[in-house]
Amino acid sequence: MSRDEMSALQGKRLHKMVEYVYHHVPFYRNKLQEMDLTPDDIRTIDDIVKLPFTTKKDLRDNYPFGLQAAPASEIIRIHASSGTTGNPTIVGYTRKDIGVWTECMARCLTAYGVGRDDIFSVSYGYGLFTGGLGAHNGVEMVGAAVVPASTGNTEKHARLIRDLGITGIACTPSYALYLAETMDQIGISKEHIKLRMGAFGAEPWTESMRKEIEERLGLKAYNLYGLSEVMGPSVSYECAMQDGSHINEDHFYPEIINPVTLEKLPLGQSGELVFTTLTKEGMPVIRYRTRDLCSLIPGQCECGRTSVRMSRITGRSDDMLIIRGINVFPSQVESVVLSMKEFAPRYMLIVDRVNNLDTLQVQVELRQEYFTATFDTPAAIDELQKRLASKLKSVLSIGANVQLKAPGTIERSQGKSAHVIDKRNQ
Ligand code: DLL
Repeated sequence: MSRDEMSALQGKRLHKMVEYVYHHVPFYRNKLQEMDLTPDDIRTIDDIVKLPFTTKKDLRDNYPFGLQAAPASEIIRIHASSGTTGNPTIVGYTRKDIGVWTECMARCLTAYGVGRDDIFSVSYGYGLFTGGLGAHNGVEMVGAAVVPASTGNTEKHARLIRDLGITGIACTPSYALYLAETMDQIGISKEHIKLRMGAFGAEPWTESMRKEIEERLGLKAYNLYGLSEVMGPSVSYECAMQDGSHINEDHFYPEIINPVTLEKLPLGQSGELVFTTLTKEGMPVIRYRTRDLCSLIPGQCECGRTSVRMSRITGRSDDMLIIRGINVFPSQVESVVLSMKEFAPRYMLIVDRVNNLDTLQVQVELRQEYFTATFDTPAAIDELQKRLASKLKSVLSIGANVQLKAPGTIERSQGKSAHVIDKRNQ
């Protein structure tokens, strides 16, 4: 499709989308009315700048179904993304949404060269997380044989890769390296396996990680990007040129804004990525602020696709961490620490990568009163440590190594990120 045809299609779809949410979601209607806008004011894609932004907080405040546009009877699947403190974000999909998602995922896989003769392992988590089922449907659509391996049980998975002659894999880049490590340990080398391509995403990764994954697993590694609020995996994908990721922009319209002034930035400039869903029925979003920082790449790709491309994600405009593919906010840890009377509101998250697996250590300071009363009672310390670890696990969905600290021993620092030391990027 030419750029002009694409813009015309996007404009038409945007108008319909705004009309749809205006009549089906009181939240959007109220916002538009406050700005004195009606759907008739949105005629072309350039009119999008008139529309208000939507944030993660809006989704949380409307938990669970406040932003759902389709009636409950039309929803056929519900996913949830881990949020900040409190409520997760609930995303309901209609049958048509699942169809669009599946097609978008199939486009990604086709660009990676996946076809009917492939055996493809989906090693993103299956469950509320969109990675597993999202990738799964796309693999079935292109006609490859899907192996729904999910995460965990890595030795068994490594043997299946060898024994079934699995040719493609989708997982987080850190899991790919962990898999390579496990293969080394059990004596499976890349000469024993047939993996030839992988779809990696759900967390930030670098060119050097790409090289390492390709070298150790003997495959070509492609980027796969997405987020639950917009759809799941398949919002954008790399083609063989690997010069940015093509956005499925007939369904997800991208903009880059300055995260402070909120003004829309010209093509090529770095800023915060914002998406508007153009066809979604279940839970559409209008100008959703992803908090992901990147740029849109001008010019046409040599692969022949005319869709706009985005650069790698270079960071976030909030404090979200992605640990083993799971979104973690320091505020979640804070809420747990504050809910236990034994602790002072002093904590530190130390994130590292050991043997290619992300690790999280949570250090927390004991309150003086509690410390004086129990510091020499190992059983009490042990019980408290376990109780905190279990509460953290249930809130974060990942295990943390808990370290209790004496009062006054956690280093105080001024300014941002005082609660996080991320050693993965050092
Ligand atoms: O991570 C969906 C997904 C699953 C994408 C599988 C790709 C593969 P969420 O859990 O909602 O959804 O997390 C979305 O993860 O805003 C980014 O910060 C980050 N992210 C996702 N893909 C990439 C990527 C899924 N390729 C958040 N590179 C997003 C960098 C990524 N960051």
